[in-house]
Amino acid sequence: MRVTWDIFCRVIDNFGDIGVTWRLAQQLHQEHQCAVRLWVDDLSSFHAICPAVDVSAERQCVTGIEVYRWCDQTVAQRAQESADVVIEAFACQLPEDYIALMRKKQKVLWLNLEYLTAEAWAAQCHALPSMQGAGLQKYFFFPGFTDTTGGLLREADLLARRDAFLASAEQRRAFLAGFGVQPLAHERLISLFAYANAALPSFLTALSQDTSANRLLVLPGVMQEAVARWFATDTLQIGCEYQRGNLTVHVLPYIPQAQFDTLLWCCDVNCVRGEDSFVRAQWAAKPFLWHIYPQHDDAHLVKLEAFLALYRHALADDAQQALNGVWQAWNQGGDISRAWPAFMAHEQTLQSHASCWSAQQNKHADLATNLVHFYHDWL
Ligand code: TRH
Repeated sequence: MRVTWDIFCRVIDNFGDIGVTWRLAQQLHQEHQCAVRLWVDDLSSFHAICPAVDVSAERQCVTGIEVYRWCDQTVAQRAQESADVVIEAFACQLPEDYIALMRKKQKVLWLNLEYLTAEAWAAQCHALPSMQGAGLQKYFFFPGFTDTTGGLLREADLLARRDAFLASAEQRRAFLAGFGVQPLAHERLISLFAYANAALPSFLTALSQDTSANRLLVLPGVMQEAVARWFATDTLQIGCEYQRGNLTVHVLPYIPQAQFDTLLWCCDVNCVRGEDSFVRAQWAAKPFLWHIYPQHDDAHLVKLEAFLALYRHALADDAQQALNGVWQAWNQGGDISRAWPAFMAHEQTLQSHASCWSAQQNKHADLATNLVHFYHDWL
């Protein structure tokens, strides 16, 4: 009998919640032969990352995964019974009627999949249970960068696919040409996916005044409007090229998640954000700039520093300073025009470091495998 999994995802904003749960659902199904139902409250965000999703369907099968529109009133009736393992992603609240099904089934593993953080407390709280009443316990499952956490999402063949792709200049050329991007041999190719960021104008200025040529691929979102403002125009057209000094800009359409990695692999530097693209940039093994999801009380800056402390650890002091300088300025909306050239002065070092980091992270078990093992140990 296949183990059954119900994954619940509420799309709070942006694409990270569905981005993470969709990857997890696919991996559990494809690599661990689990029967997965994914309950999502916002199918339009899901459609953006996976065009095969029909936004009007209440229930559909997408690459072997049962996808349900999550509506509290109908979940229990549609589910009929609880799965063996229930994941509430990022503390989304399960409907009471579904919890009643879990009680009825008795042997159910209930997990809250938490947001990724490198802070030490995550490892301390990882896998801890909390009593929910009527005999049900909920376990907190923390992704992370060490063996004392739940690990990172990583498909079994991801790094081999990356390396095979990067070994073929033709594949890279063809992939980029599909978006009308034809970088010149000497140009630095940079992807840009970020939240609204006051540091952006100084970043664009630094790129345009650079002594070497830069080609910037701007992904959908507020960045496209901000880049348009820098070019003193209302909107930038997808597929068109804009130039100032040593900076050429391309505006990209929304890319299906299945191709998102490929884009990161093609670039020399990736600017990413949130959680999922942040992790994928690490698997892409290129120097990267993380725009962390901003929180009201600046809690994100603590989280940022916790990751930086881990990530920069093996770098020499000057490269550490360059990395800190650009990441702090980017995340605090500061002037990045001095920090960026300093960062790029260490480009080769940061490139080797990114490869080592990815290889080192690859030694840990991945999140889906850890979840499956956790279930078997719990049984
Ligand atoms: O969209 P995000 O800002 O999501 C965020 C974070 O997860 C954050 O932690 C959370 O609190 C907040 O949402 C609610 O960034 P993230 O996590 O990188 O997710 C983006 C997803 O979208 C990722 O799976 C990659 C995917 N994507 C595409 O598939 N194609 C694209 O063209 C782009 C730009 C993104």
